[in-house]
Amino acid sequence: MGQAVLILIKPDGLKKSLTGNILTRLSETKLEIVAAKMVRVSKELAQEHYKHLKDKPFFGEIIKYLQGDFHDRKKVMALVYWGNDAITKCRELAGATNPEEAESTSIRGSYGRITTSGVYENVVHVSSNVPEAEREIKLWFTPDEIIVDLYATKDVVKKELSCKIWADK
Ligand code: IDP
Ligand code: MG
Repeated sequence: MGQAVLILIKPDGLKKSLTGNILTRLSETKLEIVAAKMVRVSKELAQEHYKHLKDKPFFGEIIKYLQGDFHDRKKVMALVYWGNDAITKCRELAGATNPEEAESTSIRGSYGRITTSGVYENVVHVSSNVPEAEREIKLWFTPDEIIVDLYATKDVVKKELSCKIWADK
């Protein structure tokens, strides 16, 4: 059955110019990319994303890490991959959370590191299971940003919504 999974190329992956390598590795899965964008991560978004880890001693550090504070790259690349066993396939390619324990051929094993202050800089985020993937995809993307219908949507009329448009349009 088709599954969706959220992938984030974290600020260390962008700083190390690994976007191409990571996307090439992920293309081995033959999964389909159904959404992609660059995101400037707010503290609120990072805290919501990692809320299940809020009691961990490293919580503050991973919030700063995801926001790009350690890499002067205040952005991440967010993608949704879709297809058979998407979560297992992508997590296998990513490798273990601790880059020192990750298979040396995996993305994290190849490019990750542990900082002197103990943060696992492991280049990518991959959702762990189906409910987590749904929660995360709904957190990072709106329905209009995904080119297939993954989850139920509803139509609402938004009044007096202010947004930016191109100045010459
Ligand atoms: P995952 O990214 O493999 O799903 P999680 O347990 O969800 O792992 O942890 C989220 C992120 O927090 C990890 O990707 C890693 O960057 C960081 N992290 C997790 N455990 C530790 C730890 O024990 N020390 C330092 N950083 C950690
Ligand atoms: Mg996780």
